[in-house]
Formats: sequence, C-alpha cells, structure tokens
Amino acid sequence: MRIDLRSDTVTHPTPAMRRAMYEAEVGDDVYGEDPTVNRLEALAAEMVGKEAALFLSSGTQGNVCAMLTHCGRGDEIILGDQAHTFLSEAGAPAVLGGITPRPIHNQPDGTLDLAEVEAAIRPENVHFPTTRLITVENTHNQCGGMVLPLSYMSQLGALARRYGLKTHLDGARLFNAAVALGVPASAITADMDTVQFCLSKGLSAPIGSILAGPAEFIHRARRTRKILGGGTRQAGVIAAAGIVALTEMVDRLAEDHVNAKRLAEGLAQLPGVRLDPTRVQTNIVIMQLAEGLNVAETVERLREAGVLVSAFYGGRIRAVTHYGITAEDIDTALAVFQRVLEPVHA
Ligand code: TLP
Repeated sequence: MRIDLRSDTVTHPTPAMRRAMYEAEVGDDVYGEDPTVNRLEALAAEMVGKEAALFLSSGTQGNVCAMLTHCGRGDEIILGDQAHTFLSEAGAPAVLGGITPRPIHNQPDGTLDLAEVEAAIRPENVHFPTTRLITVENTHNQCGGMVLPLSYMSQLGALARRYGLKTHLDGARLFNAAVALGVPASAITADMDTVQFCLSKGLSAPIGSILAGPAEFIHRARRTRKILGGGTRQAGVIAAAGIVALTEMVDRLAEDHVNAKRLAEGLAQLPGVRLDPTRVQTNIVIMQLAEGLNVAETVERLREAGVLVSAFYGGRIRAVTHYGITAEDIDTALAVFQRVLEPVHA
C-alpha cells in the first residue's frame, strides 16, 4: 500500500491526457507554429480573462518570468514572507534580475495586511529601490491552502493602481480557489495584471504552467522565457495534456477538497495532532504535532506504514489530496496516522 499525500504534484496524467499527448498535432513553438500550444494558450487566456497567455515548463519558471518581465534592476517587489515566490524560488529575482524582495508578514489567512503593504511602498528618493510590483498567492500553500477573498483581491488591485504599481498572482492552485469559491477563475484574476497557474498540480498534467496577462506583457514575457531557457519546440505533446487539464479536470477538484476536509476532521480527533479543520478550505492540510513528537521521525514512520506526507517549514506536516486519492484512501491514511501516533500517547 502507498498513499502519497506529499503534494498534488505527484499526480500522473490521466488516460485522456496520454491519448491527447499521443495524438497531438505539433510544430515548432519557438516559431509560434505549434497549433496545440497555441490552442492551450488561447484557452488559458480566456479562462483567466486575460488578453494573452504563455506556456511555461513550471510554476517557478512562470513566476520568475513574470517578476523579471515586470521589474528591472533596482526595482523592488512587495510579497509575503510565506510566499513561494519568496521562500522557494531560489531567490531568482535577485539572482537573475537585480530585483529586491520586500517581504511583508503573511497573515494566517494568506493575505498581506493592506496598511502594511501601503506603508512598504517606497516614495521617490534616490536612496531607495523603486517599488514596482506586488505579488500575492492564492490559494496560499504555506497558510494551509487558504483562499484569499474576492473582496481582498479587488482592494489589493485598487491599492496597486492608486500607486501606479503592477500586481502578479501566484495562482499555482488558482482553480482550487475558484472551485472553493464557486466562481470562474477570471473573477479571482480580474484585479491582477498577471497570473501564473499550474497545470501540473491538482489538474494532473505531467508538466507545465501558464502565465497570462496583457498581450503586450506576454510578448515581452516570451523573450524573458527564452532567456530562462524555456523556449521549447514541439511542446504540443505536453500542451495537449494541459488542454485536457483545463477542460476535464477543474470541476473534480471539489472532490479533493471534500477528501481534505475528511482527513482534517479525522486528524483533529487524534491526541498527537494539533489542527483546526475549519481552516481547511481546499486540498491542503497542515498540522502541528503535539509536544514530544518529532516531525522527521513521524514522517518516516508514516512512510514505512505506506502513507507519504511532507515535513514542512516550522515543524509542521503537510498532506495534500489530489486526483487518484479516494475517500477510502483517506480512511486508510487516518487509521495509519492513529497507529503511528498511538504508542506515544497511550
Ligand atoms: N509547490 C510545491 C513545492 O515547491 C513546495 C508543492 O509541493 O506545493 N507557487 C506555489 C504556491 C507552489 O506551491 C509551487 C510548488 C510553485 C509556485 C512552483 O511550482 P513548480 O513546482 O511547478 O515550479
């Protein structure tokens, strides 16, 4: 038995995706001639309500491409101190672009306090870097997959526009947010200039992300993607799976959310686990262990018993539900958690 809850990135392509990949019509995408990539980009742009979109190899490449296209050397990005763009992209804006990150404390619900954002915006002064971009994440991974409210997205957009700043959304799990809110993804992205979302997480495509925004921006981002080594050729083979992801795999994310809730409610009953199941809104469950329990050891013992989870920043454990994980798997995983944690608290 192996129940892999480490991430929704572990999903395998569906049979429909494999068929679409096999049959994909292809061309050289660097010439703009891959019809399947072009179809995916047009579909993706439409779904997030933007003029144009670009197909990239990963969420990291999508976010980095966006930040490097929005900003130049000496510019500054306001972002969350728990954001993937700040914590987990190897400092790319600074490494590659001479761009300073300006982290603001992420509130437990994943938002950035708007007064703190406003206070961090630099006035014009030769001593200062130039504030150029605000980046937020929705759903918020480190904050347990929480969904940023629609009203917050529009307030943030309005604040940025008031100061002439651009906004980028790391929407790696944008469609989880859309399904949780019961709105089209375009409602979440309406107030953001650009958005990156992943095809390869809950949507189960094997590879790929989308960066969407104004046509003029995407034109420049195509050059940035080239600089990042992301100009690929017969990419339609991969884009074909992305089209299936967007047309067939969005609505079923609701099932992952139900399973995550079931897992969280079960885990919250265990004496070894500290977890508030009312905070679980999408497919991510983050828990703290009770005093005296070691995270690395517990993760290892769960793995030996067939349940894979991730040790996460701050002494936490993360479990993520996804395509291929059933309600029965959740019940089995809960029984394993109980067995693994029991001896310590007997
Ligand atoms: N997240 C991965 C790990 O890097 C932690 C995961 O398992 O959750 N934005 C967000 C919010 C993400 O969670 C991730 C990946 C990315 C961007 C980057 O996507 P990839 O892995 O495709 O580069």
